[in-house]
Amino acid sequence: MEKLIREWDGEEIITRYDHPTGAWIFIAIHSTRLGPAAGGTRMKSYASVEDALKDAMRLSAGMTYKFAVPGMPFGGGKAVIAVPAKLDPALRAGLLRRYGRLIGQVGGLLNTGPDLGTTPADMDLIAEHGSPHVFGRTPAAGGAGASGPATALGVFNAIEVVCEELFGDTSVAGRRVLVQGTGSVGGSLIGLLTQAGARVMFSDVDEEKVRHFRDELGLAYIPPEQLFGASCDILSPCALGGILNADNIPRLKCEGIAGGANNQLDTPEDAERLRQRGILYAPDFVVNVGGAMHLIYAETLGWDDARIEQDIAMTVRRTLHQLFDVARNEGITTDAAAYRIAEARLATGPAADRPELAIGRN
Ligand code: PPY
Repeated sequence: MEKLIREWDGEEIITRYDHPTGAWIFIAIHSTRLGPAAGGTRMKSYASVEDALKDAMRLSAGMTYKFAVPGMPFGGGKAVIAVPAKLDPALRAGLLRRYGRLIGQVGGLLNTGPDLGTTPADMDLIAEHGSPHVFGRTPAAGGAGASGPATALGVFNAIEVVCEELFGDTSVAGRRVLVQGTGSVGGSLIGLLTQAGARVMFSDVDEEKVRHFRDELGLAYIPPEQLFGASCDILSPCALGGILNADNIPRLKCEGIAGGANNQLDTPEDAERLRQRGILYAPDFVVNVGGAMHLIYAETLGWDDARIEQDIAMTVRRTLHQLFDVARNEGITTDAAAYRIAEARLATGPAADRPELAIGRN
């Protein structure tokens, strides 16, 4: 763990051991170069405490680049609450409240919100002591609520841009899109794709979800073990990260990839593996920015849904076109192009075009 922290390129890690539950809390601040750090709180159990720390570090770096590509004035951070495999549900609220106190104590170092394993209702508990640094509370408590649908809207726009780049036509009508994971993002995305006339296929490990999407909605189901060999136009990973690797990339039968999951590539080299296979990869942190935009724009600027949706569509389309151009012109991977755009922004500093964005205004 010492080595991990020493060699990390981020700014700081705050660690808390929660005695009543045995949970480890890591707040990772990767960069405040462009503004106050923002990023969700992930709650899950990990194989080891070190894995939890690694996840927090990796996810917070992802947030830095997520904000940097479109030039949003925020820094990258993320928190992980690593809970024991069998956390007594009765202890959960207390844990969230103590975590909220910590968020309040570190006063604005991390502006957090929901992530995998946490919900708007959890944010309400965290906000009791963590306000105003908690996004995504329930609408009843004055928050912007779930961000899955907004993320899905960005993913949908990304899929259209990928289709345009691959097939010269932005429409998804008739395209075979395979959605991995039908949670809050994947489920909303399936709705948007179906409406637009795409031939939607899906994969999920949850029996109940399979029953719903296959048996009730009549969508084509691909069992998880066949996911990577399934023939489709676009693969859309909307479940856990790290799913594209040296083992499965050679087997992929898709032409493009655009999904909502964070950290889809197992290692940075996987971007080159995809490029060599001629598969167009839309970098995850560019594609899935819609969730963060929803939370921040609704809660700091008070924008209504229609305006936010318009801005998400525009931002995702603009940044993807820009980075596909860079990748094509420079002969580099789309991932490298995204990092190049982000690094350029990090080098010049925050954009002056959105000075009205400030956390804690309302
Ligand atoms: C993500 O997009 O992965 C997030 O973590 C979203 C987010 C953005 C800003 C505050 C809290 C969560």
